[in-house]
Amino acid sequence: MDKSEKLALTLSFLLLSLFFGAIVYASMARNIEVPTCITDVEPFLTDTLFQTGPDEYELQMVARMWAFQPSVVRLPVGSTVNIYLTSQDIIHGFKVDRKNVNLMAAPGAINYLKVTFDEAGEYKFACHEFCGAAHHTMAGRFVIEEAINEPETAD
Ligand SMILES: [Cu+2]
Repeated sequence: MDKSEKLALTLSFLLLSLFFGAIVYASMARNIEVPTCITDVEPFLTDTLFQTGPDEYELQMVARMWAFQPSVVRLPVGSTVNIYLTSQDIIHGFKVDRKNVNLMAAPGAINYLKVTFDEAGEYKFACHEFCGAAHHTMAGRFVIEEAINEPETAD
Protein backbone atom coordinates (compact mmCIF):
# COMPACT_ATOMS: atom_id res chain seq x y z
CA MET A 1 0.00 0.00 0.00
CA ASP A 2 1.21 3.45 -0.94
CA LYS A 3 2.23 5.82 1.83
CA SER A 4 -0.33 8.45 0.78
CA GLU A 5 -3.09 5.79 0.74
CA LYS A 6 -2.21 4.83 4.32
CA LEU A 7 -2.33 8.50 5.31
CA ALA A 8 -5.73 8.98 3.61
CA LEU A 9 -7.14 5.87 5.32
CA THR A 10 -5.78 6.94 8.72
CA LEU A 11 -7.22 10.45 8.37
CA SER A 12 -10.58 9.04 7.22
CA PHE A 13 -10.73 6.75 10.24
CA LEU A 14 -9.83 9.60 12.60
CA LEU A 15 -12.47 11.85 11.04
CA LEU A 16 -15.15 9.15 11.33
CA SER A 17 -14.15 8.58 14.97
CA LEU A 18 -14.41 12.33 15.60
CA PHE A 19 -17.91 12.49 14.06
CA PHE A 20 -19.07 9.42 15.98
CA GLY A 21 -17.64 10.88 19.19
CA ALA A 22 -19.48 14.16 18.54
CA ILE A 23 -22.79 12.27 18.20
CA VAL A 24 -22.18 10.32 21.41
CA TYR A 25 -21.20 13.55 23.21
CA ALA A 26 -24.31 15.37 21.95
CA SER A 27 -26.67 12.62 23.03
CA MET A 28 -25.04 11.75 26.37
CA ALA A 29 -23.46 14.93 27.75
CA ARG A 30 -25.65 17.58 26.10
CA ASN A 31 -28.83 15.49 26.18
CA ILE A 32 -29.64 16.37 22.57
CA GLU A 33 -32.29 14.21 20.97
CA VAL A 34 -32.65 13.49 17.31
CA PRO A 35 -36.12 13.23 15.75
CA THR A 36 -37.52 9.73 15.85
CA CYS A 37 -39.78 8.15 13.26
CA ILE A 38 -42.39 5.87 14.83
CA THR A 39 -43.51 3.26 12.35
CA ASP A 40 -45.34 0.72 14.52
CA VAL A 41 -48.26 2.98 15.50
CA GLU A 42 -51.21 3.78 13.24
CA PRO A 43 -51.17 7.53 12.47
CA PHE A 44 -53.91 9.49 14.22
CA LEU A 45 -56.43 11.56 12.25
CA THR A 46 -57.28 14.30 14.74
CA ASP A 47 -55.20 16.48 17.00
CA THR A 48 -55.09 15.97 20.77
CA LEU A 49 -53.34 17.56 23.71
CA PHE A 50 -53.37 15.95 27.13
CA GLN A 51 -51.36 15.96 30.32
CA THR A 52 -49.28 12.88 31.06
CA GLY A 53 -47.63 14.04 34.27
CA PRO A 54 -46.71 17.12 36.26
CA ASP A 55 -45.46 19.64 33.67
CA GLU A 56 -45.54 16.97 30.96
CA TYR A 57 -47.89 16.88 27.99
CA GLU A 58 -48.49 14.83 24.89
CA LEU A 59 -49.38 16.70 21.74
CA GLN A 60 -50.66 14.84 18.71
CA MET A 61 -50.39 17.28 15.85
CA VAL A 62 -51.77 16.88 12.34
CA ALA A 63 -50.39 18.72 9.33
CA ARG A 64 -52.41 19.14 6.15
CA MET A 65 -52.65 21.52 3.21
CA TRP A 66 -52.29 24.25 4.51
CA ALA A 67 -52.58 24.28 8.27
CA PHE A 68 -51.44 22.66 11.47
CA GLN A 69 -54.01 21.26 13.85
CA PRO A 70 -53.87 22.67 16.46
CA SER A 71 -52.54 25.99 15.23
CA VAL A 72 -52.33 27.50 18.72
CA VAL A 73 -51.12 25.51 21.73
CA ARG A 74 -51.34 27.13 25.18
CA LEU A 75 -49.22 25.66 27.95
CA PRO A 76 -47.85 26.74 31.31
CA VAL A 77 -44.21 27.73 31.57
CA GLY A 78 -41.90 24.81 32.38
CA SER A 79 -43.93 22.37 30.28
CA THR A 80 -42.29 19.47 28.54
CA VAL A 81 -44.17 18.49 25.41
CA ASN A 82 -43.89 15.17 23.63
CA ILE A 83 -44.75 16.12 20.06
CA TYR A 84 -46.15 13.43 17.80
CA LEU A 85 -46.57 14.72 14.26
CA THR A 86 -48.20 13.23 11.20
CA SER A 87 -49.62 14.46 7.91
CA GLN A 88 -53.02 13.85 6.32
CA ASP A 89 -51.93 14.43 2.74
CA ILE A 90 -48.40 15.24 1.59
CA ILE A 91 -45.04 15.87 3.23
CA HIS A 92 -44.84 19.02 5.35
CA GLY A 93 -42.18 20.42 7.64
CA PHE A 94 -42.42 21.61 11.23
CA LYS A 95 -39.93 24.07 12.67
CA VAL A 96 -40.35 25.82 16.02
CA ASP A 97 -38.77 29.23 16.37
CA ARG A 98 -36.07 29.53 19.11
CA LYS A 99 -36.30 25.79 19.88
CA ASN A 100 -34.33 22.86 18.56
CA VAL A 101 -37.41 21.34 16.93
CA ASN A 102 -37.28 20.45 13.26
CA LEU A 103 -39.50 17.61 12.11
CA MET A 104 -40.96 16.30 8.90
CA ALA A 105 -44.68 15.52 8.78
CA ALA A 106 -45.06 12.49 6.56
CA PRO A 107 -48.34 10.81 5.60
CA GLY A 108 -48.62 7.31 7.05
CA ALA A 109 -45.91 7.88 9.65
CA ILE A 110 -45.45 9.63 12.97
CA ASN A 111 -42.40 11.69 13.86
CA TYR A 112 -41.56 12.38 17.49
CA LEU A 113 -39.53 14.92 19.42
CA LYS A 114 -39.57 16.16 23.01
CA VAL A 115 -39.23 19.86 23.84
CA THR A 116 -39.28 21.86 27.09
CA PHE A 117 -40.47 25.46 27.29
CA ASP A 118 -38.56 27.07 30.18
CA GLU A 119 -39.42 30.67 29.31
CA ALA A 120 -42.82 32.26 28.86
CA GLY A 121 -43.67 33.82 25.53
CA GLU A 122 -44.71 32.94 22.02
CA TYR A 123 -42.87 30.35 19.98
CA LYS A 124 -43.99 30.45 16.38
CA PHE A 125 -43.88 27.35 14.24
CA ALA A 126 -44.13 27.02 10.50
CA CYS A 127 -43.96 24.56 7.64
CA HIS A 128 -40.49 24.56 6.10
CA GLU A 129 -41.17 22.16 3.24
CA PHE A 130 -42.72 23.71 0.15
CA CYS A 131 -46.14 22.04 0.00
CA GLY A 132 -48.15 24.02 -2.51
CA ALA A 133 -49.90 27.30 -3.25
CA ALA A 134 -50.64 28.35 0.34
CA HIS A 135 -47.49 26.93 1.94
CA HIS A 136 -46.56 30.40 3.22
CA THR A 137 -49.73 30.52 5.36
CA MET A 138 -48.98 27.24 7.13
CA ALA A 139 -48.00 28.38 10.60
CA GLY A 140 -49.02 28.50 14.23
CA ARG A 141 -47.64 29.14 17.69
CA PHE A 142 -47.02 27.83 21.16
CA VAL A 143 -48.20 30.31 23.76
CA ILE A 144 -46.31 29.66 26.97
CA GLU A 145 -47.99 31.41 29.87
CA GLU A 146 -46.75 32.14 33.39
CA ALA A 147 -49.72 30.53 35.13
CA ILE A 148 -52.81 29.01 33.59
CA ASN A 149 -55.26 26.46 34.88
CA GLU A 150 -55.76 24.14 31.94
CA PRO A 151 -53.84 23.58 28.71
CA GLU A 152 -55.89 24.33 25.64
CA THR A 153 -55.66 24.26 21.90
CA ALA A 154 -57.44 26.23 19.22
CA ASP A 155 -57.63 25.65 15.50
CU1 LIG B 1 -45.49 23.83 3.52
